[in-house]
Order: sequence, then structure tokens, then C-alpha cells
Amino acid sequence: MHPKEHQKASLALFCKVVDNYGDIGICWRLARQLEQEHGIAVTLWVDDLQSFQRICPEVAIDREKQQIGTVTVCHWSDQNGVFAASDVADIVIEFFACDIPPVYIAAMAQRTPHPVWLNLEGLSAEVWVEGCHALPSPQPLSLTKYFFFPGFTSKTGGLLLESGLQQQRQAFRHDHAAMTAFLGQFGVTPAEMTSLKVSLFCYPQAPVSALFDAWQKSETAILCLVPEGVAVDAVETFLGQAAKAGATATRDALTVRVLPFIPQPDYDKLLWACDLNFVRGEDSFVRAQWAGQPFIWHIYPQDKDLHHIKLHAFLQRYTAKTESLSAFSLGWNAATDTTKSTVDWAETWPLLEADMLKIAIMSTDWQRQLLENGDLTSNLLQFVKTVR
Ligand code: TRH
Repeated sequence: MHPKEHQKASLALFCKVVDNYGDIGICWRLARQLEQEHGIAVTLWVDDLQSFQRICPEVAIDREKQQIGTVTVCHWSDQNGVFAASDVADIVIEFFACDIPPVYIAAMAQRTPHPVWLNLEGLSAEVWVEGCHALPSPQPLSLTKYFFFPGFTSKTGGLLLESGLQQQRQAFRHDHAAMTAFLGQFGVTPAEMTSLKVSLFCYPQAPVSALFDAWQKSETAILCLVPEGVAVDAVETFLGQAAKAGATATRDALTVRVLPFIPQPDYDKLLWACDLNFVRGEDSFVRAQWAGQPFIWHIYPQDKDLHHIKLHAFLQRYTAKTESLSAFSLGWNAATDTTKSTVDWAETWPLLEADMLKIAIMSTDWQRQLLENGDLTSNLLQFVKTVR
């Protein structure tokens, strides 16, 4: 056997953190899965180690190169550097068209064979995605880059999903003691466990204060769990104190508790333990779909309200004409028909609450549909084989 056949395939993943945690959240998830489930040697190049550390506390922010688990993490500090053809991986992925260093590209061109080069795009439910997924884009130096789109249909790359995640979720959901212990570490009391449990992750412009007002008047007791740093103004107004991890207050039917910003694997558990999840961006949005609980998506805002198109495209696929869910989601994103400028949450919330069981059933059906598309990491490696 040729000695090369013993070697693991290698992959370089370049991640530029535009803002927040989604860019590194997605890349880190992908890197781990490539290593753990497919035996690929991954080097993750990331420009912002501080954001990375927030979701993965093991990260040292002052190290140029480090090993996290089996993944090699390199600080991508500039566009320079010295790369030879032998430094180039078998597969090169740039996340979200993040302009990898020209010197690395030059080394790619010198490598025989050329690596398979992919641009992993952002998630959208829009129909055009199917037509662009997997398209080649000729590049200088006789290189080719392929577009790889995540998505919700079999004509896209699917969604990131670790094998075994569904079994872990089911086991957790059936283990009341584990759920109680998990939430208990954040101070959730046994009495609060019987409330309607909601996790809240959104952008600062979400109408959180107005929703808190409606929740205070709810007939059901509501426990809202908010990671530190999220919806800070509304949470501090409600609490009457700084929104630090551990802070809590109850007013009428609503209890708000501030949680620490938790490591990424525990964030799944939070979603599994709650009856309703408010999520945002891309990665938490996907995790909420795998959690199989009702969720409300706060989409990442774009100029000229371009994100409203993406929101509508998703809701059209997802809500299956559940009026209360569409109305709530559009209101939450300020994407409601302009003739109705403000949303009356005291009216909108009870309608959603009344449909929760129906929405939970629909979420399970949705999950079944998504599972038919396979998982993004396996689909990506399958695609690499076809273009190699
Ligand atoms: O943080 P986000 O808003 O990230 C992104 C970025 O802004 C990005 O530029 C944009 O492209 C994208 O949204 C659409 O939301 P997201 O994608 O949900 O990422 C959050 C990550 O943080 C996700 O991996 C889950 C993780 N997380 C934790 O690990 N612990 C926590 O307590 C919370 C609340 C989240």
C-alpha cells in the first residue's frame, strides 16, 4: 500500500468573524464533525479568537497555533504568510466568501493535484439557492471554486447535524432528572420547572419589553431564560438591576433569569429543555430545528430589509399555514404588513400559546423532512468526491 493511503485527508477551513458568534459557531461545529465522524485532519483558520473563546472556553486567545481536541486552530491574523504547495490541504473551504490569503491561493495553484476548493455559503430558504448550489466558478491560476449552499431541500447541501444528536436529545427529553439538574445549575427551582420554559436569544432590536409586558399578564406562569449579553436593555428594565448571570426577578406571571453565556454543546441542552425557543442568525436557528420544539426566529438584519425576503421564504416552507406562528414571527422581526405598524403582543401571544401543541407536532414533521436531506458534512464530502 502506498504510504499516502495511510494518511488522513486534510482540510483547511478559513473563517472570518463578521460579528457575533454564528460564523465561528458554524465553522467550529463543521470542523469538529469532520474530525470526529470522518477522520479528516482539520486546520481551522480564524481571525477572532475572542469570539471563539465565548462559545468554546478551551480556546487560548494569545496562541497563534493550538490544538483544541483534535482540531488544529490557527490565528488568521493577516493576508500575508508564507505557504508552499506542501502546506496546502486536500480540501480548502472558505466560509462565506471570506477571501483567503492570496499567498495560500498561489500555493494551491502549485499543488498537484489542486485541492478541492469550496465556498460554504450562508443559509437561506429562497428558491434560487437550489440553482446555485454546487456550481463551479473558474478562478485565476487555473483553479476552480465551487459554491456549496446549506439548505432545506434535497437540491441543497442540507444542514449541519452531528450523528447521534437526535438520540442524545431524545434521551435527555425523557430524563426529567437530567433536565432538572441541567436547569438547576442556573438556579431554576423545582417550582419553575413546571412553568412554560422559554429560552431567549435575539438581536437588540427585538420587541422584548413589549413581549415581557404581555407575558406578565399571561394565565400560565412563564420562565424566561436569557443568556448574559442578550436583550440587555429590556432585561435590565425588567429586573431593575444589571443583567448579570444569576440575576432574576418575578413580576406577576413572568420570571426572568439571566444565564451565563454557555458553551456550545450545552446550548443544545438549553433548547431541548425549553418549551419554546427564541433563536437568531443561522446556527442557533438550525439547532432549534433539531431541538424539535416550537421556536421563533429573529433573522440577522440586512440593509434595505433584504432579510424580510429570506424570512418570508423560510416561513412559507416552515409554518404550514399556522397563522399564529407566521403572525408572531413577522411581528418579532418587524416584518408585518406596513399598514399595521405595531404588534399587539397581548393579542398575538395567546394565539401562539394556544397553538403550541400543533406547532410542536409540525416541528417533528419538519425535522423528518430535513433528515431526508442527509447532513451537510457528509453531503459536502460526497460532493468533494464527485469533483476530485
Ligand atoms: O451570534 P449570531 O447572531 O451569529 C451570526 C453572525 O452575526 C454572522 O455574522 C451572521 O452571518 C449570522 O449570524 C447569520 O447567531 P447564531 O448564528 O445563532 O450563532 C450563535 C452561536 O452561539 C451558535 O453557535 C450557538 C452559540 N451559543 C452558545 O454557544 N451559547 C449561548 O449561550 C448562546 C446564546 C449561543
